[in-house]
Amino acid sequence: MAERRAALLVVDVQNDFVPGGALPVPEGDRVVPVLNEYIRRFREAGLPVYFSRDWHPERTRHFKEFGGAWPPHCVQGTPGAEFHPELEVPTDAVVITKGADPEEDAYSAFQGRTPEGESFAERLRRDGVTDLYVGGLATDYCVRASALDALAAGLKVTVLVDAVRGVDVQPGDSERALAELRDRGAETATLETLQLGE
Ligand code: VGL
Ligand code: ZN
Repeated sequence: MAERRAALLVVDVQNDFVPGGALPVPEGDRVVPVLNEYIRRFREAGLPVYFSRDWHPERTRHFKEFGGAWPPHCVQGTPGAEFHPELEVPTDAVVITKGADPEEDAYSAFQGRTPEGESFAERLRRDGVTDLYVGGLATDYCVRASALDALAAGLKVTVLVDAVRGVDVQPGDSERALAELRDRGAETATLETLQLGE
């Protein structure tokens, strides 16, 4: 009778991923007030909240000019890499940094590390997390990859479908990502249906 513990992962809500940024996700800014409400609920329940960030060097195989798929975005230390100014990131937040290796895309938060150098998986284990709730940007890339890795790690995964938006390079990519996640066993929830602590 293992005890369960929920946690929230807020994926890549950074300036470059909202309209006006270098790699804008359509309506990316709309997730901010919704995620702020989730953040409040998890914190009120005493549950961990993690924030991943995309954090690339100037030269990386992730960027078009060096053979990758994307325009330069979320370059370390630039305003575009900062969290959205309205995202309520607590001062003691655990930030998971990924994408710093110039050889990898690192879409998944599970490829990231805490400031202490712990992997995200290690940190979750140490915090006793069994159920991971995931929202943020982008549905079809970093949310998808993070949720798939969480499932592969044996966590119960719930995608917060009112708090995600996708890039949709191909129309329907985000819908397909959500369908794939459901097929692999992820649940979905919204602010209206979320039940913490049952
Ligand atoms: C992302 C494309 C490139 C994401 C990051 O955060 O979903 N997408 N880098
Ligand atoms: Zn990136």
